[in-house]
Order: sequence, then structure tokens, then C-alpha cells
Amino acid sequence: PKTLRETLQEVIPAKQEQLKKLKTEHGNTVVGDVKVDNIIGGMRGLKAMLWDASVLDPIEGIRFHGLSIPDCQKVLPPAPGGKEILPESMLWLLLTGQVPTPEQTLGLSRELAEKGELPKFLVELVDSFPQTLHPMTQLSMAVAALNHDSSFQAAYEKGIKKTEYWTHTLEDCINLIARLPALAARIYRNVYKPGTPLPAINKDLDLVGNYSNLLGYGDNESLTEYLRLYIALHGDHEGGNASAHTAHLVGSTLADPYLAYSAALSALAGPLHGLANQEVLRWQMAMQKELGSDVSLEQIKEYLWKTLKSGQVVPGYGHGVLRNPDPRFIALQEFCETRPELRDSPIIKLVQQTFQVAPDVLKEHGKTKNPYPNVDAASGCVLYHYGLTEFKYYTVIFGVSRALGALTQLVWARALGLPLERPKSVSIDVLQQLVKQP
Ligand code: FAM
Repeated sequence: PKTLRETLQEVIPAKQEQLKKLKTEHGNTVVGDVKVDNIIGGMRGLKAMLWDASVLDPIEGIRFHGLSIPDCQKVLPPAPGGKEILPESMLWLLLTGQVPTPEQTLGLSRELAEKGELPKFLVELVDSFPQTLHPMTQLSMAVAALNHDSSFQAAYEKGIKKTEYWTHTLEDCINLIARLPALAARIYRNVYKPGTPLPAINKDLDLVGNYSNLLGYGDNESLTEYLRLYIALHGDHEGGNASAHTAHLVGSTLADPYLAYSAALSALAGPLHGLANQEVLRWQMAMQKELGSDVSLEQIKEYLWKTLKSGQVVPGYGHGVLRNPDPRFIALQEFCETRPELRDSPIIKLVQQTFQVAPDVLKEHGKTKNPYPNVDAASGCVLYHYGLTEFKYYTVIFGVSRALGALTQLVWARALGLPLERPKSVSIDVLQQLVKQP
């Protein structure tokens, strides 16, 4: 079977051709209007970016190169002996638009494991961070520092042709994805389990098998499988989400993938984005503490109203684009239903009960455009059940995952020769003038 690089060499020219044709023949075709609401409303709904690997339908949810989440669960290879999607197979799909064979997936797992060790200077840098520094800050800083060995930056300095940008970008992206488990696990150990020895990377294990092992949960097959599914599903969610968009914007300046992804991680660290999973758990735990173990739906409803009346959002509910329950939430719920230990977990039960009543309460409250759960409504509580209880760490796991999609797009942006991103901004006075015109 073909390698990842051979497959990309094959698929890139056709896409380049397709885009060139679109540009020359339809460059002036109107795609939509820009409304005042778009400009002052965070550009919601504005079709203004090119992003090839995934498209988000407000009702149906995400599709990766046309494949829905249930499709991916059917066709993407799992780990040997496992059932859940391997992030490597999702990465292959995102990058190439093709479903990899189990053999190709194994080959990619091996390459990532071989490239997974951290350089010495980075280990020293991470070990020097204060334990009190937020794990996301540590991750973002360390990812930026990995640009010390950027292939793209070195080649750019030497002076390479534009057509060669993508190959160096790809090398950086693969190296970064390979190193994320060791980096993310080192941060976890330093902050929560200082002094415990980290195992070496096992060259025969997949990316998440190694990550779970390095975190200290390698013997928990169920958690490892959950992490595979979680990391595969969080990999990409269109281009406009804050982390992916940040990577794209920064990458468009030809900053290398490490710098671009470090910036993306800073966006992911915000509570309206990736930090939501930690917020959900905090909120569900507070609910559990106040209401006790055997709660009725009526009590949960009252608790929801209390949250809303105090001016807070219900974490894990609502979405910038989705208008239905998030299929990623549904997939994680299904994972819980297949495992008896998760079915009986008090915190997971509470998540499910909350799902039964929250949409109606949010509809009655009448503010959010989407009263349904997003993926974060479930994700952290499963980790908590398995004993990974340090919820300030959860966004780091999301950060390991989002690299799959955001870095894929950097490779494609360079392959397609996309330019520096530079939208036009307008002042309030200019808007005022514009609305006066007939
Ligand atoms: N609870 C209460 N109010 C909510 C709400 C929620 N879960 N979601 C939205 N609203 C409010 C929102 O604050 C806004 O109020 P104001 O008009 O007073 O400002 C109003 O409803 C309209 O908002 P919207 O258009 O429906 O949502 P946005 O597109 O502006 O924002 C979210 C989308 C996700 C930021 C928002 O729904 C939210 O804050 N949810 C809770 C936090 C969360 O779960 N974030 C995770 C997002 C996830 F997908 C991810 O990135 N990991």
C-alpha cells in the first residue's frame, strides 16, 4: 500500500487544478451578502474561509470528507483488538480524503511512535515551569518552543520554492503530532504526579496507546479506547472554530506549524471554547454536591434555572453553528451505554439526566439559538469516572486532538498556495455611513 506521503503527492495536484479553475472561471461569483450582523456578530454565518477536510451541517453535525461520525466509526481502522476509531486513521482521512487500510494506519502509528520522544531542551523547559502554571499555558509555550527544530523554518531561511512549502510543513506537522503525547503527559505528571517516572515510548503502540501509558493509565483499556474515540472525534470541526481559525490565520503569515498551533492552543484555552469541558465538570459536580446522589429531573430543572438566573451560561450547551444535539456527544453517550461500569457511574447518570431536561429549560429561557448539548457536555465526566479527575487538564487532551485537523489544514494551505489572511475591517462610523446609503 501507498505511504501517506505518496498518497498526498497523488491527491494534491488534482485539488490544485480544481481550485485554479474555480479561481479563473468563477473568481467574481457572489457567494453571499455581508450583513451588519455578520460584522458586529463575530462573523457568524459568514462564508469566508476555505477549509477542505470537514463541513459542519447545523442539523446533522460534522462530516469529515463527506463521512459522518457513524460512517467513520464503521470504516476507519481501530487499534488491533480495539473497536474505537484510531486518531491516526482520522488523521489519514483528514489529510488525504481517503480511508486508510489497517496496514497504512499501523505504518503511521509506527512513524509517530518513532518520532515521539521530546528533545532534551524541551524536557528541561517543561520541567522548569511552576506547577501552578495552567496546563494549557504550559502546552502552548512548549509547542511554540518546538519550532527550534522546524523543518519549514530552516528550509524557508535557505530559500525554497513555493511548491515545496507543503512537504516541509507536513514534516513539522507529523513531528508535532508525534510529540504531543509525550509533551502532554509530561505536563500532567509534573503538575499532578510529580516525581513519578515516565515510561519510554513503545514503538509498537499507537499514538493514544502511548499517551494513555505515559499518563499512567496504560492498563485501563476502557479509558484508552475512550481517549482514542475522544481524540479522533475532536480532531476537526470546520475551519471557523476559534482554535482552527487561529492556526490558519497565524500559518498564513508563513509562521511555522509550531507557532501556528501554539497560538491555536491559546484560543482553545478560553472558556467559551476548549475550556468548556472543565467548566461542565465543575458545574455538574457542584450540582451533585448540592442535590445529593438520588436526584429527580425536577430538582435538576430547578438547578438549571438557578444557574441561568444568576446570569451564567449552562456549560456544555449551545453552539456557534450546530442546531441539534452534537453527534459527537451522541457518540460519547453510546460509548458509555456499551460499558456497564459507565452506565452505573453517578456523574455520568447526572449528565444523562441533565440532557433529559436542559433543552426544554433552555428553550423556555429563550436566549440560546441551540438548546442542545455540544460534545463537552459529556466528555469530561467520563474521564472523571475513570479516575482522571484533574479537570484543569482536560483541555490539554482536546489540544492533543485538535492538532489533527488544524495541522492538516496548514499542509493544505501551503499545498494550495493560500495567501496571507487579511480581511477588511470597518469602523463604527464607516458602518454608519454604509447603512445611510439606499
Ligand atoms: N446557557 C445560557 N445561555 C446561553 C447558552 C447556554 N449554554 N448558550 C448561549 N447562550 C446565550 C448567549 O450567552 C447569548 O446571550 P446574550 O445575547 O445575552 O449575549 C445568547 O444565548 C445567544 O447566543 P448564541 O448565538 O446561541 O450562541 P453563540 O454562538 O454566541 O455562542 C457558545 C456559542 C458555545 C459560546 C454558547 O452557546 C455558550 O456559551 N455555551 C456554553 C459554553 C460551552 O459549552 N462552550 C463549548 C463550545 C464547544 F462547542 C467547544 O468549543 N468546545
